[in-house]
Amino acid sequence: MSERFDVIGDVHGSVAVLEGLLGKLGYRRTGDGPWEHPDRRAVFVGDLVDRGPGQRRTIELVRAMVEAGTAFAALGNHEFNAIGYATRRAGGEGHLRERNRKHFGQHQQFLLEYPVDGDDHADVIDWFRTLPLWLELPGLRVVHACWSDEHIELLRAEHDGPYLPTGAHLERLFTKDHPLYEAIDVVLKGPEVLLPDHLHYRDKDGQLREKARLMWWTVSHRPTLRDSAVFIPGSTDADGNPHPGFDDTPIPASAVRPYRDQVPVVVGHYWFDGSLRTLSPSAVCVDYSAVRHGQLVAYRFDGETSLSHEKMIAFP
Ligand SMILES: [Mn+2]
Repeated sequence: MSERFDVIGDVHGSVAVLEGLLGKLGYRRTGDGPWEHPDRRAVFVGDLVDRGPGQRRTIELVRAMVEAGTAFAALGNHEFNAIGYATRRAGGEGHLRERNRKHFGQHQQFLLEYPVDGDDHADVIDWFRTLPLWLELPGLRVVHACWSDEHIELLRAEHDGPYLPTGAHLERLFTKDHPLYEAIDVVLKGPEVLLPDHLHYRDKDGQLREKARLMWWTVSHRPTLRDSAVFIPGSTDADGNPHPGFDDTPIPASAVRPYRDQVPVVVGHYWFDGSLRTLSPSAVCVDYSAVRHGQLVAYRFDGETSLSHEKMIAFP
């Protein structure tokens, strides 16, 4: 019989919701011990940190489960960024992720609970470094944003496995225009496509965006922005007016890497809301914006080869 997994979406410090979801899924804890289930294991898709109020409690809960073998956890882009923020460049000039105002803003909830010069900041960053970039479980793949064979093989060949390299090798993952930079970007944030000028938009933080996310899980024969790029409802145009939405501008075929494999893949990252749904019979996203809407989602996997929205569980 195949193993059973509950793949849990981006927690982002929402520890009370995480405890509620684990309880609903039948996980229990004895005293101060780790949460566990008699015949299932939890799998975290990454992005445990930033944004929410329970950074430390979330990390302690998940880390205890991983160390006890009752859960697995993959690396999210927020943990990756935290590593870069904490790590000096080899030349000693600054850090892999620049400590500017924008990056501080995205990371401040974490830094509030783990001050950068505090004793346990280095310890938690070292733990992040042990998290794999993807998980290959029996009958199931888990990765933070996108399973792209091309980019996964690039990262795997470089480091002989799913883990982050160290030193100068790690620095290349933070170096724009390096092939490994694009590879880590696709795996942890998903592939994007450049938009024509008239379709640039401002996101929820008011930042002007020149790229849109591609729906790598299902792309049509002749993909266009309208059918294969992710439009974020409520975004505005460059001038702050309501955005008209994407049009039928064709997407270059080379930009699209559809997931055609039969092995189901679970991702997080995409900040969905609304009703629970799969992306395709072999892909599902379990990120429903826990920290914004308060709903954390898990996919209950029992070895099936075709995924179903009926196996998605939300709390509350
Ligand atoms: Mn993410």
